[in-house]
Amino acid sequence: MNDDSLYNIRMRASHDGKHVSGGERLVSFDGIMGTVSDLVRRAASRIPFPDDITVRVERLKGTSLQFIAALDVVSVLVPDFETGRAAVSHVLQLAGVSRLAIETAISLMGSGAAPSGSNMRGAMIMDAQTGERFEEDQERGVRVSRFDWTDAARTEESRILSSFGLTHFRTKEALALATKVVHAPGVIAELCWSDDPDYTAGYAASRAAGYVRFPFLKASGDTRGGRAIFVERNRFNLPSLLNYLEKQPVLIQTPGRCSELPDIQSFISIRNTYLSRSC
Ligand code: WAQ
Ligand code: MG
Repeated sequence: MNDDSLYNIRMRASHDGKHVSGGERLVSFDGIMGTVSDLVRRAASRIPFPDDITVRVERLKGTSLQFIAALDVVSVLVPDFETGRAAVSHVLQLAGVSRLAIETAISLMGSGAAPSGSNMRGAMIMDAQTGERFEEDQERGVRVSRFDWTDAARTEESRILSSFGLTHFRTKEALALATKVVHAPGVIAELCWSDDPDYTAGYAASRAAGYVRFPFLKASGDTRGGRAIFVERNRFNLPSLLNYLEKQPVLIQTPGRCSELPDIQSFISIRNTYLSRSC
């Protein structure tokens, strides 16, 4: 059997009842088998081997597909997570997020943003001015879903990122997620760092700044991580935002550019030069 439908493939794996690996893809019929085995291989590479690996293949019916271009990646070097957090705060302020909201997000993500004190499974949705949260279920948050690269864009983006030493699948996945998020109605920026204790990198993203990546947004060994999606209160509507983030299929068909800067001062001065030229 063959058709033009898109298939959403989701994998999650757990060990001792704890989530240890996950992933999601959006593929055509011909991509199903290869993608299922890629995702199972990812889960099976975890040590210890997961107790449970679940893969779900879902055909998406009657939903129109949106195509967008990937954000440009700017990799800003920082020596440690304290410098990284100060730098990411600059990037978010330039995108229009208040210091109060940034500090609220950083402190929640650094201590466990779920009411139980653990990491959330999804993202916070936060007022970019006041830091007020809008998720209905603060343990879960919103899970951004149904986004992926086209095969050609994935290959080209992998090539571009590798030339900057960015070879981990997480980078491409996070870049695709952030690209979808900042194109959502009412969203002005996103902040993220991983909950994986060995993965210290994170980013802030906005449509204007792109995907601004830092090698350290937390200390090595720290099991805390999360995501905050900053929204403009007067431009956003919760049901339509949730519908877009959770349901709208989005394929990234154009890769972005990538550059590397030695520090956050370079980022700020390049941005100022650009702004003064464009006025
Ligand atoms: N939608 C919304 N939030 C999510 C999702 C999702 N699909 N998946 C994870 N989260 C939230 C949740 O709170 C996790 O605790 C947190 O994000 C981090 O998830 O090299 O690996 O999968 O440039 O650990 C960023 C830097 C890595 C990548 C992100 O996130 C790079 C990462 P993780
Ligand atoms: Mg994780």
